Amino acid sequence: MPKSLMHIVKYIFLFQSLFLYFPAATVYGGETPSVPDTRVYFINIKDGQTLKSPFLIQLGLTSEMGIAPALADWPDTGHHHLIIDSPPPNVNKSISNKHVHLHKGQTEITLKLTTGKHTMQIVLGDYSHIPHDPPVVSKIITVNVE
Ligand SMILES: [Cu+2]
Repeated sequence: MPKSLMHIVKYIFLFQSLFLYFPAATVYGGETPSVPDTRVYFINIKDGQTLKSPFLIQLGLTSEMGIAPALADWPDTGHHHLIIDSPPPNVNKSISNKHVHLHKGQTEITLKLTTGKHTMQIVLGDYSHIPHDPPVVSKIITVNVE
């Protein structure tokens, strides 16, 4: 076997053993990396707030990352998703269309919700709607709609 090929084989073994010794961490999203310390948050709505439908929601993203429309595979970017009355999405999969995608890169949206309590969470997704690794998600807030 030529020496260069031996090297490649050695690296493949090394690479595989890394996977054996470092199994997946607890939370770990798609393949697009997020920038450390990035946060998404509700700008104008607080947990426990009472709102009159329809209402405007403004979504914030800290400056570590930027907003890009869906399908634009630009480094350190993503688009907002609003998860309403639903548990957090699977971070390894494309966020379903039953959730609200702000796929044009919007940072605010007007929502009409039925009277009563609703939970909301922001999840940043990459160009293909998959959460980043590690995922950038907000706290789940509850609002009371009149
Ligand atoms: Cu999306």
